[in-house]
Amino acid sequence: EAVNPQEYTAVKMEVLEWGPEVSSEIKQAVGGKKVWMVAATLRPETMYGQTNCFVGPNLKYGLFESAHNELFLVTERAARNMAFQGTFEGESGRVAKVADVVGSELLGTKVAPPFGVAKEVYVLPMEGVLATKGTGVVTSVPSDSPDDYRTLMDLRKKAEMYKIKPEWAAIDPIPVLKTPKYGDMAAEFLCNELKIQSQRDKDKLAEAKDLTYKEGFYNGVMVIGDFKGETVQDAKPKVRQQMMDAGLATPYAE
Ligand code: A2H
Repeated sequence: EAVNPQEYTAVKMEVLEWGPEVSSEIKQAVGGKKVWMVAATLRPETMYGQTNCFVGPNLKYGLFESAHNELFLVTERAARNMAFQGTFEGESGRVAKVADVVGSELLGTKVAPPFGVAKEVYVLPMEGVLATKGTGVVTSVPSDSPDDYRTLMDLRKKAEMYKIKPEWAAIDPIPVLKTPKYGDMAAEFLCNELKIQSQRDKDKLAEAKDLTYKEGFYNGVMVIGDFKGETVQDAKPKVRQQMMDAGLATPYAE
């Protein structure tokens, strides 16, 4: 894996309002600075369909200086990588953390997903978020990601157990692309077809992920956005570039 670096798009979701568990220490450390929750994705063309932002409830995150008056909320590991990739202002490799934050504290935080049809979405917990991949922040696109779809349905069924308010999980999947095999809700289609019962159903989710990815990439056509009617293959780099030009995404490799 170290031999072939993965090229992600790091999408920047502005924090609009902190959730109920965010401490006054954190708010104080932030002051008036703009905070971005930054999610690594391989599917920038699907960002119109963001309905939530997932964090690992037990993962450790930090608030890191990215530019003069802005902070990135990511894992420390991701901040270190970014510091060497020219993502932050100032000296290469320099990481300045202003506060620590645990995923569970972020639940219910309201963020603005870049290019999203939904303009405000909430932070929710996802069990399988890896500390060793991406930024530890995962943007949720339940129309096209089986993991995201199944997690959203789990959360809706057991809101209390997951310590979330039902209204944080209220936005339904939004169609982004269509394919001959799976229509415009590939994740839901495959979760039903493969009878995937929970976000812990790892093997079946891996199969669903593989099927949605291939069908979307080779046969998908956009149904929304500036590249509506174009193939997913054509739209992918264009949406990515638009987001970067708008200052709402940055390249991230690992
Ligand atoms: B993808 P790969 Cl629509 N832990 O973005 C678990 N999963 C993570 C993660 C982490 N720390 N960081 C990123 N990811 C997810 C969109 C998407 C994604 C769609 C469809 C499929 C898909 C919306 N979620 O991923 O192991 C992110 O979810 C299918 C693989 O590096 C990221 O892209 O290949 C993807 O996993 C990166 O996984």
